[in-house]
Amino acid sequence: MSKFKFSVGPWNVHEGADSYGPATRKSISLEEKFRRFKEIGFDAVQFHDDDVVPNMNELSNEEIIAEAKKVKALLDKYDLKAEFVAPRLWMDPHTIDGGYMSTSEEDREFAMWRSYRSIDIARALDCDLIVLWLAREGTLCAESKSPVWATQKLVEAIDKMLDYDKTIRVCIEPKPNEPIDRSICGTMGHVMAVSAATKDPKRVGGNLESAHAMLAGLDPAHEIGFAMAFDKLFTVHLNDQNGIRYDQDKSFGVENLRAAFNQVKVLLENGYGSKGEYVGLDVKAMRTTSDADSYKHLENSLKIFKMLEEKAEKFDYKYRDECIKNRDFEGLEMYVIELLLRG
Ligand code: XUL
Ligand code: MN
Repeated sequence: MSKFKFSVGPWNVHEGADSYGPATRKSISLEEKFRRFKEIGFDAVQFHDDDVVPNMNELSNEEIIAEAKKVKALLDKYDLKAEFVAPRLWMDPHTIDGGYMSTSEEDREFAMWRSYRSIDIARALDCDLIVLWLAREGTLCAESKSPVWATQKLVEAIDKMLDYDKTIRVCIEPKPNEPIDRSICGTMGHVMAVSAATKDPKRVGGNLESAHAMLAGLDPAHEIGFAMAFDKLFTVHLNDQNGIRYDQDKSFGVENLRAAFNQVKVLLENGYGSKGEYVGLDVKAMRTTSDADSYKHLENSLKIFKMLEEKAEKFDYKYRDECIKNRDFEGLEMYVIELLLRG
């Protein structure tokens, strides 16, 4: 029995289109996704603002809240919670050059409008967490934007969200690049610095995605630990990644088993989940996956996480201490490999 509660986003069950080719699977309705999420063992759903209210740009503030309440009723029907809402600031013509740090004032205002509406939607879904994946907040052309100005704009935007709702929490999901060339807030270290510069640092934390950490050349377990040391790991996006290339969002643990084990171990050792945090997945099915297997990557990721949790529960801390005393790190390393391979 796992100690954790799990969450997932509707975008994790998708049609298989990528930058180079069209869809390979049929679309599935939000309600059907909820039904299967519950069946598979998820406790909560993560949303982009327009996953909840698809045509939100054409609606009034009141209409947006009314639409969001319908989705809340659907969540209730399947006994699921909403974990967070993330403004999707990368698809709209207003966000071609980013949102909060766009070079256009009108576009920056649009980004704030979407952020305030995301907070309204979160409230309608009975959740208090906003995730900012800062997709286009950086530069394609290095000289086009001052990194000083851009960083200050991000802090200002978060302060405005904290003012708009006095109890909402804001959580940055750092990523070093893609779709932009250079990100402004690329690692958990950046997130902690931005958090400290806001007007209420306790309400500003991070969402560590395994693949994003690897793209920055960092160890996801250490990024998780760094945020936890400041009590600022508000959620995680577990997945996997084959080296430093495009963002792959592979099933958790399928490429880097020991790194995955250490992510589970650091979460377990430090009581992640004791304040209601979810273990979130952000995994994509392969393009070759059939309609019938649309959820297999989610089932596999959960299964791998739970198997690694069992391994982490068995971890022999006495033996570790002995190895540390004798400086026998060869022995400790072999112990970990045997634990993973033999049980
Ligand atoms: C992009 C990414 C997003 C965010 C949610 O790399 O990870 O799916 O997690 O917007
Ligand atoms: Mn993610």
